[in-house]
Amino acid sequence: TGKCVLAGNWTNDLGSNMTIIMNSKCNFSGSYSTAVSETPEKIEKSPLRGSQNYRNLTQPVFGFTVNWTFTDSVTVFTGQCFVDETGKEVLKTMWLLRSHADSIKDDWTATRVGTNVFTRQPSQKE
Ligand code: B9F
Repeated sequence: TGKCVLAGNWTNDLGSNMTIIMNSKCNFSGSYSTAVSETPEKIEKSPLRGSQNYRNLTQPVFGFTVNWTFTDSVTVFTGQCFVDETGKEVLKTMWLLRSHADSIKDDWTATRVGTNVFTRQPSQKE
């Protein structure tokens, strides 16, 4: 099987887009543009930071944090970059979305969990 490379532009099953820029062999930054939001605030492209495990660079395990700039919440994603049987790269992830709780009594309400599958955006050339 080929190598799965995290760098580049990705789209997930919700229609959200992200760009990953590798800074070093295992650390990356980038931006995240969510297709969905449950707030009247205007969605802004938000920064992400993460790292990949260095023990397997062929189908690497990774994690990253998106710090939403338009709301007081954070999402962490963890997953693995796979090359499927057709040679296509796929990111299989799970996420935790932490929203702000006004008091410790409301802490139990503040975390959402889910999954997202990302595929590489077709490169924009003719
Ligand atoms: O809608 C989220 C939010 C947080 C506090 C008020 C609004 C922000 C956008 C999160 C986007 C999530 C999905 N997009 C994606 O690509 S991150 C995981 C999913 N994958 C009200 C309180 C908590 C949520 C809604 Fe809010």
